[in-house]
Amino acid sequence: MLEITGARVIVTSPGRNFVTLKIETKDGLTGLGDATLNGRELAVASYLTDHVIPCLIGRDAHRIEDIWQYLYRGAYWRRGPVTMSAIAAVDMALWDIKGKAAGLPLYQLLGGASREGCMVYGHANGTTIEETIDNALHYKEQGYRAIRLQSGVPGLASTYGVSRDRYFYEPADADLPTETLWSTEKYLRSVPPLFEAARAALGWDVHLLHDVHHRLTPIEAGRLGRDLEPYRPFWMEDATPAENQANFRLIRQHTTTPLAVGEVFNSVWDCKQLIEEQLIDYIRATVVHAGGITHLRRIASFADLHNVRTGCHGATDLSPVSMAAALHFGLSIPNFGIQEYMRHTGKTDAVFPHAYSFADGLMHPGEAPGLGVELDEALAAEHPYKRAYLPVNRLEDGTLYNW
Ligand code: KDG
Ligand code: MG
Repeated sequence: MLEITGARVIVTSPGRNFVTLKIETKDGLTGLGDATLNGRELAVASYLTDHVIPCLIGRDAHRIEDIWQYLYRGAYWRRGPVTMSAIAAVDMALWDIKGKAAGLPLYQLLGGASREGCMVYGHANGTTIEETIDNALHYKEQGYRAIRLQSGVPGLASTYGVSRDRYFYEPADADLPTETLWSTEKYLRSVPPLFEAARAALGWDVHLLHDVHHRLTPIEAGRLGRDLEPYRPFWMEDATPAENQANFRLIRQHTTTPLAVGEVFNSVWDCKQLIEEQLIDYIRATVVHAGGITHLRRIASFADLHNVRTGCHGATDLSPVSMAAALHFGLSIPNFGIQEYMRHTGKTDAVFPHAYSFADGLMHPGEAPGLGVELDEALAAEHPYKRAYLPVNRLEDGTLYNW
């Protein structure tokens, strides 16, 4: 019995908001879990503090599966981003504790390394194709084997995914949501020339990715996928909203460009049909938003049966605790595909010192017991919560459109 004696939520904003759960045990071992839900952070903080933590005290930290079931089945209200992020934080923290108790890095408890490291993709962007290619060349020089390309759309004032800062990119940047304008026609014209220029400048030995951010209908996505086929993209991401999983059948009928989706998914039920019918190639669900390592393992195992590989979300709103969990997980599973790596700022990394590292296009979680991430609470306290939102998106006639 490894008794849970305390648990606390720490909210900090070293450049952006993070919600972290810290669980303490009787023998002094502690574990960290990420509970950050971009733009809705305090809802998860309250869910944990007011509703979950009281149920944890006195339980055996070793009983990870039982605690997961208790919080999921026992809650009556299943699924949803707030619930599943809260459960994820508990789950991550308990795996962290188990690793520390065993004196082993988490990936060893998950079956050991299945590869030398996790291939990651970096974010190249720019307001013009030239700027984006320039940025992509920079990533290639740093050893990246895979690069996401997002470029400004001619005729639109701003484009989501294209940052002001070339190197660090923080989309949740306003006290109230800013509003941007979208034109599908202008966008669809802009992507094939970007990929054509990228292949000419970067060659064929680097994987190229693109994120649509849910802004196309299935038939438009089918057309974009087909237009990109000559440039052999690694994937086209979030081509259309996926509440209706059957939508992806239409995209599949029209293109062989590999499809990735799922950064907003919370449970295996969000992707059951997508996986079963092999409508996607990469599932982007994450440790933090899909119920922790315990649940993501189930999703990945199910995906493996259907030739779907993982491509976990790894934007800056996933804290270094999540990044570490993703790397331990990715290193160990058989059907790892790729991991997103958007890089945290030095300010964030100082609050969350960590054992993971990047070299030669791959990341490794390191050999520290558990997750290998600490939280400097004194430094965290110097960065109080600051409300921040992602932008919203309207069509040029003012219609509110897909995120
Ligand atoms: O919270 C939302 C961001 O993480 C998201 O917009 C980033 O789409 C994204 C990505 O692929 O990283
Ligand atoms: Mg995305």
